[in-house]
Amino acid sequence: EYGITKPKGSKVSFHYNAEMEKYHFGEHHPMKPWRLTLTKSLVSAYGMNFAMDNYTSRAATYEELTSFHTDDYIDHLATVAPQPQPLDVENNNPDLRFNLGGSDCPLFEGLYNYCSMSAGASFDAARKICSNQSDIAIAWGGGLHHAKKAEASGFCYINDIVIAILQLLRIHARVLYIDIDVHHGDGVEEAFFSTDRVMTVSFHKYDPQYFFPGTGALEDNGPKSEHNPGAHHAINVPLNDGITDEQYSKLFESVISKVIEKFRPGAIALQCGADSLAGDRLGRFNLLVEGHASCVEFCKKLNIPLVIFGGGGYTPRNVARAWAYETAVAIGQHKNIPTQIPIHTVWRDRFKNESLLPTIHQILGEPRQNRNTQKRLTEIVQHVTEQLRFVNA
Ligand code: TV1
Ligand code: CA
Ligand code: ZN
Repeated sequence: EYGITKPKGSKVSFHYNAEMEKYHFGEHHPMKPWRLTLTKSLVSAYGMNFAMDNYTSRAATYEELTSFHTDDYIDHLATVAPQPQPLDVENNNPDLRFNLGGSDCPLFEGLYNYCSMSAGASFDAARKICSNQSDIAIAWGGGLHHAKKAEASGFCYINDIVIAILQLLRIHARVLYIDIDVHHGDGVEEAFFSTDRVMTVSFHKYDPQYFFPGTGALEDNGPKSEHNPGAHHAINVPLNDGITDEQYSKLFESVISKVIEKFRPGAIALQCGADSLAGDRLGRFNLLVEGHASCVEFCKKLNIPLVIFGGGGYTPRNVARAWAYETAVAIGQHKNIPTQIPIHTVWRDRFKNESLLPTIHQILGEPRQNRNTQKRLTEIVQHVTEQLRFVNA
């Protein structure tokens, strides 16, 4: 009004703590916290930090963790040890009660610290959105969407996303959760099953017998009881192997634009699991960095406050490519950064024998056969459209 205009572009904050990389799930476990170092190293080498507010995140407090999880579970998590534990009165290992200590969710040194660090970054990111200090807040160390109220699941111990969304709900009447990890975002979906203030949308590989966690069918849209306001507020987009950039980004845009129109969220929480990229050790899709990042671009263009989380991603160099490129999307610089990966990175030190000129786009690994027909994708959009007829915000 007085000639003072808002600076052009979005205000972006980056929430990171280098401590997280120190933890190891075990030698053969696919989850490598080290991919966060690789991502951060790329982001810094490209000079992106100059265009963001950078925060060293802290560990989430007990109160913050128990805003979603039970005291019982957090108390147990705080004391677990990698060594075998005394059995309980019924001669059971108490870890089993919380699904801890198996191969997916092993107990490792410093586990509680690792979990609370991940949640702390996501919590801080959400708070920056609540206080209007950021338009986009990035927490690559979060996105652990399988964790339940009182149970670990699928490499996830603490559901940092649910904790962050609970903060967003203090300010915003409605929050939209979007999940592009190759796995179904079951923990977040379940947490908000009975509220109409959060709509969850997950895109995932669906094969109930053979692909984790086996939930997330097209027809699963929240418990359909008459008194459940959360009915119809869970959207699932089940996909088959080999989906391409073109199919995925078209599907994403048509689903999300319809959701936005009906649900009118005040904030968006976007889980960017990078295991939906081609060549992922666990994933099955054929997405390239561009296709994956087109989802971030689309969300940014909506001009709705946005929290961005990490998630899965099991081919570390591909994860770092995608998350660094998506950081560039957030600051509006993805068209300007050089495609060749800068020399002074952990990357170049670590992968000296890699092809001479690694770029941010090229993806390691072989593409899979595409098993998604146009007919099925049309059916999915049709079903989503019908679900949204029940939603009124
Ligand atoms: C140790 C060592 C653990 C090697 C786990 C793949 C391993 C897997 C391992 C693995 C693996 C899963 C299941 C089977 C359920 C079990 C961060 C009946 C080569 C968000 C979690 C996937 C994905 C869990 C997490 C899945 C995320 N797949 N090698 N484990 N049981 N678990 O299928 O969504 O990305 O695979
Ligand atoms: Ca998903
Ligand atoms: Zn995943």
